[in-house]
Amino acid sequence: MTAKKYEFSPGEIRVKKGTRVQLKIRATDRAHGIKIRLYPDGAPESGDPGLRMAEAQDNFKLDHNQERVIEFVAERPGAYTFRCSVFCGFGHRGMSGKLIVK
Ligand SMILES: [Cu+2]
Repeated sequence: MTAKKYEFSPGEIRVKKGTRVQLKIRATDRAHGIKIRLYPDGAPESGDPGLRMAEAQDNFKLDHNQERVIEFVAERPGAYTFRCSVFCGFGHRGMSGKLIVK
């Protein structure tokens, strides 16, 4: 996946429930970040998260042109929103995408 002003590409990723996912992401124009909500849209942030991260964090800085690998197990079906977590300009607030677990 790539991150640039003001989009993640692809903006939607689909994976199967139970899959161990390695999300490889690179910021191509400047630094960005990715913060993944670990609970599906509409679900409260309590109990076991729907995404089990390999590292105990949900927010990753993406340095310019440096690939990061984010690993997790997609435990629960649903739509998970991720968004840019490093201010990158006027479109920053709208820079987001979805991970769909089925
Ligand atoms: Cu941003």
